[in-house]
Amino acid sequence: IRTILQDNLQERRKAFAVLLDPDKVEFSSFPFLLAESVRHGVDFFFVGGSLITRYAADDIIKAIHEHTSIPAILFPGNSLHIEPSADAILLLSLISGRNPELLIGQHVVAAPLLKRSQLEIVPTGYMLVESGRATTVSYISNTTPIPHDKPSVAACTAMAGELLGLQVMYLDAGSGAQKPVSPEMIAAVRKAVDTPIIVGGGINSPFKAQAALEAGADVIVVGNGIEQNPDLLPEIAQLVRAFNDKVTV
Ligand code: 1GP
Repeated sequence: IRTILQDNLQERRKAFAVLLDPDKVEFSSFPFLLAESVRHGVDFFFVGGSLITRYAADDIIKAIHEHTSIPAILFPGNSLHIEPSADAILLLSLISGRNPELLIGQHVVAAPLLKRSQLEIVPTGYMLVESGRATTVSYISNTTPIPHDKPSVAACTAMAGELLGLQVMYLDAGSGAQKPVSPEMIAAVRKAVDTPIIVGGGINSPFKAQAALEAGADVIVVGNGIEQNPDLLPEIAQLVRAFNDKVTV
């Protein structure tokens, strides 16, 4: 996954990840969502969330593997959310916060399990950005997100993450965010680091996806928006494809 992301970055290709929150996946319509994802060329599934009440991640991963060849990447909220049957895990260090549990504590607990698993580990600098209202992740993580209008704070945080060896940066306004991460902030982080940048949270229209891609996001993540409006999946997939076609012309 890391290689795919790095190669994409070098070729200036963009990728589209669909977030599957185990609490929200509708099993009746899930086969359709998987088929649509294959048909429209979704690059990754992110599986997880900060609070999971229904332990369905393994069923979701099994279905992904059965019906698609799209990688299932864990997006865990804590060390209980590790499913060895996934393809990879974003090993998130919440570098925008000052909660030691989410910077290193959970990682210590998870390390022996991760070492034993076949999961590809993607060391990720996870940055929460203030989004207009309290999101589940800001509450559960007990951290203060980076202010929406402080791109330089995000840039310095990403720089520090890169210097510490983190290989991917994830700018997240949180699921269902009122305001997505601003293009100014994405551009500032893009200028500051050489790692791939994942951007998510509140991207619920092609217009917002386009703005994130143009500002320098390498991967855009959409969850809530597709749950609300399934047509968004083909629309954003098409946008990402058009973006990539333009680059290769
Ligand atoms: C949240 O980045 C993801 O962690 C996606 O957010 O559900 O708002 O698309 P949405």
